[in-house]
Amino acid sequence: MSPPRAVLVGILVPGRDPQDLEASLDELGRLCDTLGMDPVGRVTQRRPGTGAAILLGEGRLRELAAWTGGTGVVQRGPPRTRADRGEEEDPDELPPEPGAPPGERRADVVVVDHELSPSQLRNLKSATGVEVLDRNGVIIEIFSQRARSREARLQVELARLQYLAPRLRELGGPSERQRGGIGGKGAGESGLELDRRKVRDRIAEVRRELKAIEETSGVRRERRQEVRQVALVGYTNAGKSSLMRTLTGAEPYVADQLFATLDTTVRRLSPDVSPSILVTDTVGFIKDLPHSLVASFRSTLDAALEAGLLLHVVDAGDPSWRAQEAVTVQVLAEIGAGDLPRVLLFNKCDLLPPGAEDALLAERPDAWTTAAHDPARVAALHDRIVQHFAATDPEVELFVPWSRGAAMGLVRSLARVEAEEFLDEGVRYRLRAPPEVLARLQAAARA
Ligand SMILES: Nc1nc2c(ncn2[C@@H]2O[C@H](COP(=O)(O)OP(=O)(O)OP(=O)(O)O)[C@@H](O)[C@H]2O)c(=O)[nH]1
Ligand SMILES: [Mg+2]
Repeated sequence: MSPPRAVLVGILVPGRDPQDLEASLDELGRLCDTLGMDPVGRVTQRRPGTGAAILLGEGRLRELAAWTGGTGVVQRGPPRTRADRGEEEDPDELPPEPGAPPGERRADVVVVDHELSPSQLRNLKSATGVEVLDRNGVIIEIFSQRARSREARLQVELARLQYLAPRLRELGGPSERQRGGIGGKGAGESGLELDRRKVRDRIAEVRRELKAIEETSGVRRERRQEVRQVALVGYTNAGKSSLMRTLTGAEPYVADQLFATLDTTVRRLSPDVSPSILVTDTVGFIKDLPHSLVASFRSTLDAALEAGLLLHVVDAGDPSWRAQEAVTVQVLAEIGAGDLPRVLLFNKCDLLPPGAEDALLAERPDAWTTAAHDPARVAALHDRIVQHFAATDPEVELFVPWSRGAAMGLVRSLARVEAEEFLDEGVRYRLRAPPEVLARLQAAARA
């Protein structure tokens, strides 16, 4: 079966850069692709806002309907206002997108690049005669398909139910489909009520299950607290999992796809250092991430919240990296990770033209640069991470008597010796080590 074909719809509101709309539609196309749809065309329009009941003016609505084979007219819609007839359309109109649809390339789905209200969804469906999805709907569908761990699956289900609840009627809830043709309108209505109650009950149940999981993982987390941890965070497709793979030797799923990773994984930095440093790979962020997902992923990202260092991975080769960086910073703040020590890490530097890396560093002098595909560069990144943690260790003095040879061995292997002084009774070290290692060394020196 050929993949469903999608026609993308974008609105250019006043003050928005047309290039920004194009980039956003490109990204939406990649999201559709991830979901197994083939984005075949685009319909864009300049509009004063995205709130009109029918979203598009009359002409553009007909253009869209030509893609889908619909009537281009909203049936049983609310009374049409002047605005909905498109009479306020900007004289400075965007030209129609090239490649208007020949019959055989018809689209089976309309995908709108922002959030639609339930009534906008209904009206567009009526005028186009096909399924209508908005950006949030697409993202939530991807998450539903991809989530693997029990926790991630429950979180996605919760987001999905919250998204669905107000749209049950428009999306044709399960009962509508099941009862199609059997019940009259009245039966459909009570079916809808039934669905609403089922959804509400299920939301409550999922919340309870999530809470139970959270409580057990809370215990797990406490045990982990003394270790040093670095979390890879950033926009989707920036290369977090690729870095995870090279930094730890783990085999996470890497793909040139949006939202390849949905679960948090933790591995030991390799080659191992003492004490070990753990590396966490996390779900990627995207602009306009549905709030229900941000909220539900907060606990998945909890592991990142304990990290001593957030490596904010950015695709240095993506012209939109600044906007993507801003999205990540904003989501980090929303999940309560805004104040953690954070370093900007430009990845994919192997793809940059000569001189571009220096320009990035001139713009962001505190940033680090790397390329996940280049082992030498990842080795350098490994060292920087180790140094970062070493520098945050307190510097202390420790005296070890000559009779405590084992303690001297431990000092050598576990701590970083800054200076040593050989005395008659033993060695006085000036060293750096994390507090828990220090406690162990002090005990060994006394024993
Ligand atoms: N050339 C080049 N490609 C890279 C580099 N790092 C990652 N990639 C590619 O970028 C794509 C995305 O990589 P991932 O590691 O899956 O990205 P991610 O940040 O984990 O993405 P999500 O899990 O979707 O958030 C893959 O096709 C990688 O092969 C790099 O340093 N150089
Ligand atoms: Mg990933």
